[in-house]
Amino acid sequence: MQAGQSSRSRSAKASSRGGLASVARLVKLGRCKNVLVVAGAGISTASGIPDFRTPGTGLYANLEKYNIPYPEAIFNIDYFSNDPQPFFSLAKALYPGRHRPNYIHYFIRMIHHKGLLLRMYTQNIDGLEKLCGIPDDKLVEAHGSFATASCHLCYTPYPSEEAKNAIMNDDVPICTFCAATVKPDVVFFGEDLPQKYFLHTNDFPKADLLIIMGTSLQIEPFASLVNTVRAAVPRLLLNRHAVGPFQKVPLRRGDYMELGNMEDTVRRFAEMLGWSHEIEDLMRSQETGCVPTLMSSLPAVTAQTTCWNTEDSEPQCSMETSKSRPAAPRAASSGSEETDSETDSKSSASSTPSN
Ligand code: CNA
Repeated sequence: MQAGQSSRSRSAKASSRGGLASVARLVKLGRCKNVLVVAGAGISTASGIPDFRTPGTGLYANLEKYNIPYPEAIFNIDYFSNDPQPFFSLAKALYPGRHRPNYIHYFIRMIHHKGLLLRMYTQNIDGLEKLCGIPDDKLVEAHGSFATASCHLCYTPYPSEEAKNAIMNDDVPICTFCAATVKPDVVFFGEDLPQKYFLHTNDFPKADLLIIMGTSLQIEPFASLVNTVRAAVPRLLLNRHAVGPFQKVPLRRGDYMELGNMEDTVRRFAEMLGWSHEIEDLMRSQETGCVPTLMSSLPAVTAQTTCWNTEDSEPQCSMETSKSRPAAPRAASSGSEETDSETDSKSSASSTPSN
């Protein structure tokens, strides 16, 4: 067992070593012109925002003060319906405005600047991708954001600034149409994913490089996206530890991973690509110049996909499908929103949730 473990870690190290350089070489050779980035909370920990699952510092390890029966309840739409206070308390800390994009966000922006970014798919709800200047048409916020708000029952849009003010003042924003509780359009477990998420059906077959950053790949259907690029397409995982298909030893041919602190890794990657100075300049100009506002109104979303947690076995899928949004109010608005559900499942009506 001991021997097995050490050979496993040797394999992981070996596959990790040289992974960055191999991918940097492909980029420099001009072989990667349609790069997809799939990201999670780990790209924002360097901005001071805790992720979900890191032991000790992750949100799930620090929820005692919210007095909830289990960690994921805080993002469970049924739980919210009965008691919105735990989520609103957390939302006060998560609302955009207190955090700045970090080097990793600007690295992704640089991929776009070089004309190589096909799309970034993020699970994050912190709005830092937009804040660092990644344009809306290059970004899919698969689990929604705080930029818009709506009724959690009838989906009637609600002014996002008013929702924020209410939540910040410990008030409950109330729907003007049905009097149910309003929430920011962050996708909860049991809610649908935004329409924009479905861009993946065109994007992933087109990709020539997939970079996966800072996610535990635990929430479906998002996690399975990484399996939908063509078999020959290189996939690079940047994370603290191996996740999803990268846990399999040996790795698939064309899979690379670089494990460790991501900001350090990304700085090394940028160095290999010869992008370091440009990124520093970009950061300086963006942070001192005019920054796009986070609370600009994003179009509301029509959701057809629900999310679920791969750690949970089955219950989420049915939970999700039972909660489709009423068509009328959502259809009236355009845009993209997303939520997380406790089951960690966000599903699409057209796609079968995998478990
Ligand atoms: P997660 O399950 O917490 O996984 C994060 C991953 O990132 C883990 O594998 C960590 O080991 C890794 N990681 C964290 N910090 C670093 C670091 N500095 N260097 C290298 N690796 C690191 O979070 P996921 O994103 O996978 O889960 C999806 C959820 C999290 C989404 O629905 C989000 O809405 C939700 N979330 C978002 C934010 C945010 O917007 N910043 C924060 C917390 C949770």
